[in-house]
Amino acid sequence: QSDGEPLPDYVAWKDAEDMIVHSKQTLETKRAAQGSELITPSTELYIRNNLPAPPDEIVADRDAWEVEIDGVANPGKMTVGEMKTLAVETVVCVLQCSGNGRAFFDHETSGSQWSVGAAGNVVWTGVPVRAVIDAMGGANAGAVFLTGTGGEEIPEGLPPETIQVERSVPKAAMDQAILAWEMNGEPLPLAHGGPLRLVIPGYYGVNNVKYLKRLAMTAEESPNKIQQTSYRVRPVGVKGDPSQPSMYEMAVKSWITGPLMDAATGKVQVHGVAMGGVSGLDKIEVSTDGGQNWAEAQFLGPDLGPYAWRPFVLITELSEGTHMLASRATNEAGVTQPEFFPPNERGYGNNGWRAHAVDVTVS
Ligand code: MSS
Repeated sequence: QSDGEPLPDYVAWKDAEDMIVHSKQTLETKRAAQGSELITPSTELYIRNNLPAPPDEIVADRDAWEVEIDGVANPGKMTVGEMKTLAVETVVCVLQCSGNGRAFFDHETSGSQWSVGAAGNVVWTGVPVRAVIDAMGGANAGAVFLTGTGGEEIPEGLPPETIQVERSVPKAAMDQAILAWEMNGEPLPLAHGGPLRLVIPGYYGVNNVKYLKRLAMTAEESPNKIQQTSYRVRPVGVKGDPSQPSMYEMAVKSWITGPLMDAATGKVQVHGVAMGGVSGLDKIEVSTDGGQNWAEAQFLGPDLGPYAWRPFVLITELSEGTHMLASRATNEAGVTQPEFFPPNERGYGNNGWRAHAVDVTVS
């Protein structure tokens, strides 16, 4: 990880001050930048690419972008322009990498050492997946998964299954899934999947396939590595296999975004963000003594739905010394963020409140 490094060319339009550049393919939003933001500006949103992003030309004529629709009564191609005539919907949801929080595990993990910044709250506009499937005559009998394929060029000589980004999610996720052409009120930037991206609200980042070139109702999960053995939660030291849980639905989670290092004695605003996973938020609590005592904090701004995050604040008094500030969210399903999340081979899914706490020195 290198702080203050120049941004890679394809995301040179982002705000360098707010980003941590892990590599050309992985950029994280700084914790302080998340602050109490209701929506993450695209200039701050993290980037995670498994393969180099496609060339700019694919967004030259956005409406002409074609998607192959398969596993339906009348398979065929549909352009973004045609999709725009079917139906349109807006959804706000958290986009979060499966490995967000990986850096907080005690064991060694391979993969980007994300802390809290491989996540953002984004406004997506596009066509409901259901409308597209209906327009093609409906899903084939026996379809169990919704499978999306990314439009990256596969490097020559490599079998596509080993590297192509293709993910399958249970077809029930279709209820909330959309094919998005707009992000935060602007044409979807190429770096975030333009011209068209599959968005599965409530599901981890990897399922939100960028530059979508094929959408299929399938009886089986994708045979690709990214589905079969990657993004599988298993104990440390164990290899990935299809019997292990896939990184699908996100869990209830929150973290402090300020103050992060020091504060002056007296009244202070403690800020953070909280998400319910696949259900809305019920409450958010903050501790200033490492989890011995908790006080209910206040959500800030409107509730943008079950898949969105909510900023929160607690005004409290801090005495001189070092304080461990922690937050703990509870969702409407009654699930509370745990103190610890079990270590696992790839460091996925960390939502333990203790690992996400910050030590602040008050003087
Ligand atoms: N898609 C595609 N096509 N490619 C790639 O690489 N990645 C994933 C998703 N999608 C990809 C896709 C991941 S893995 C993530 S997180 C996300 O995406 C991110 O996003 P942005 O926009 O932020 O970059 Mo982990 O779970």
